[in-house]
Amino acid sequence: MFELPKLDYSNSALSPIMSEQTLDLHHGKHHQTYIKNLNNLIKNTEYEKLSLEEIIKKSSSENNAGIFNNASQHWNHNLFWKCMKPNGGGKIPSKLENRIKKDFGSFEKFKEEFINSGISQFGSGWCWLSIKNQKLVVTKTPNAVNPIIHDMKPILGCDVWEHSYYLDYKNKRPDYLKNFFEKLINWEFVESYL
Ligand code: MN3
Repeated sequence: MFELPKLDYSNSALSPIMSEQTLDLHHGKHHQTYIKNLNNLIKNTEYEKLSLEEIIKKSSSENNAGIFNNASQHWNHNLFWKCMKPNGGGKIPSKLENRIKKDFGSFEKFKEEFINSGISQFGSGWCWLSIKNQKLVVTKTPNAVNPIIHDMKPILGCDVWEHSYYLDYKNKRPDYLKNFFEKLINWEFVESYL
């Protein structure tokens, strides 16, 4: 049985960048619902004994949309919560900064690419920084899709479903992405994957 992970910060700790009300609903209701659905769907099936990543890959290859969407959203949100911290953003650690400069040309170029990928994801989805073939890449995915099914290892993910920003930013997804990037990202956590 999968369980809702506790956050490393209180639900009010990211306010006003991400409000307590948003976290109450997003973590306490949306994420919890994916887990409840996943547990119900895999019960008494061959999926029951697999790890979360194995469930994502198997359900993707079998086109089992119900299990895939809920399993992948569970994984995606687990990463998303870890990618944020109170008073985040700011100066990035040098090892990560050097890798970003190497693979994107400059930190500013990477920032622009990451934010633009989130803005240009039509409808619900995610934007990501992942490792693919030893290289850092920025991608976006629709709905629940996780880059691990495309042989990438995500190390930073931003939820661009409306439930992630609508209470705080209304229709202004670009403002949400900019604030997420500049004030919430836990760069030490992201760097820990290198
Ligand atoms: Mn979400």
